[in-house]
Amino acid sequence: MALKTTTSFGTISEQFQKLDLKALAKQKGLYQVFPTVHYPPLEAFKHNDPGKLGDPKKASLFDKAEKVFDLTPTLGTEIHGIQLSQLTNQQKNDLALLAAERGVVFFRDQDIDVYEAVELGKYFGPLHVHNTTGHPEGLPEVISIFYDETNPETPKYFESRSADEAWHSDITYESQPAGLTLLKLDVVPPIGGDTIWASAYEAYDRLSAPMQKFLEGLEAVHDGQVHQDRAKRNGIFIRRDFVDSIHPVVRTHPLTGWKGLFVQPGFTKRIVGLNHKESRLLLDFLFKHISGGHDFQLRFKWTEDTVAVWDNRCTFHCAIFDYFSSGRRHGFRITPTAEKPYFVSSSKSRRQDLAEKAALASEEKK
Ligand SMILES: O=C(O)CCC(=O)C(=O)O
Ligand SMILES: [Fe+2]
Repeated sequence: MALKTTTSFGTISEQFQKLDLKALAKQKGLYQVFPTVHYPPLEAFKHNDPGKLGDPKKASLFDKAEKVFDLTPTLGTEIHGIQLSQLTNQQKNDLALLAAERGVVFFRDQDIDVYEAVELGKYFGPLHVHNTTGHPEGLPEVISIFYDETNPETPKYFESRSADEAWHSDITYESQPAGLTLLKLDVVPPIGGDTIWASAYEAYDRLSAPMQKFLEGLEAVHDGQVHQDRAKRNGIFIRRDFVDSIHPVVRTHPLTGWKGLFVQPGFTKRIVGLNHKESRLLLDFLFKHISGGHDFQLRFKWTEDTVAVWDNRCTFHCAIFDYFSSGRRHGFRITPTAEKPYFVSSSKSRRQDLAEKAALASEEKK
């Protein structure tokens, strides 16, 4: 940001000042910019996942934490007593592996600012710069989460829709979609504004064997139509052309090796090779399976300055827009990208792998 500041040494123009997004959100309200600039298409890259260097015991995190507890049997872990702004590289590696296993990891009372979060995010993969969403000045790789009463678009949009239509995994229309996502909420309404996550591993595991078999090897088309439509409705410039991508319907996670369902109502449009009605029927079933899958969901109550770190390769999530009359909600999201999704037919499901490991462990005890 360019500022004119007078000091005892004279005037400094072009001085860089850090933005305090929380203060801006509280005092100013909507502060994002929507620059009318063109971005080139994204380029393919080789993803080196730091979670490969993660310690199966996550000792660097768990031994330093005050408290660690799981929120549901299949996904979600909360860690107290660790600041994400202070992580060592081993702790980052362990976090990547933990998120791959548990889907989403929460850290409350975090002091990390948006600049530090950008640096942390880069460790996990090249940061996605969004095609349309507003961002803080000078930080195009940051998504401002800010849809409160001062933003006329969202309450109106949700008058005729419910949140379950918006289950998604981030930016799956890209050829190499998000791996981890970091989201800090620094302003939370007194009530409402929860987020729900669901495990894609368990969504797969709860399908019958014949259905699992049918889905494996199928591919689906993902597109960013919902973002394009929103941009058009609001007169927002599209900074990079949206692309469609074809991804496997069941995906193998590179760190755990587990199979997860990889379609969602947000961005998945059709299943390749099925006729129109078959594809529609099957996707509708799978979308209902996710949104109604209370056995593999967790609903998280935010407190101010909590950071969620989730792995988009094995989870879905859904923001709940029930708080417009209750108060303001603001945060920022950083979106490291990862490998092109793939399916390995010899990969195991989470349940299968855990059961085999448990059987092995009890054999060894004998
Ligand atoms: O606001 C939320 O709870 C989540 C929004 C979301 O989908 C995201 O940050 O990826
Ligand atoms: Fe999202």
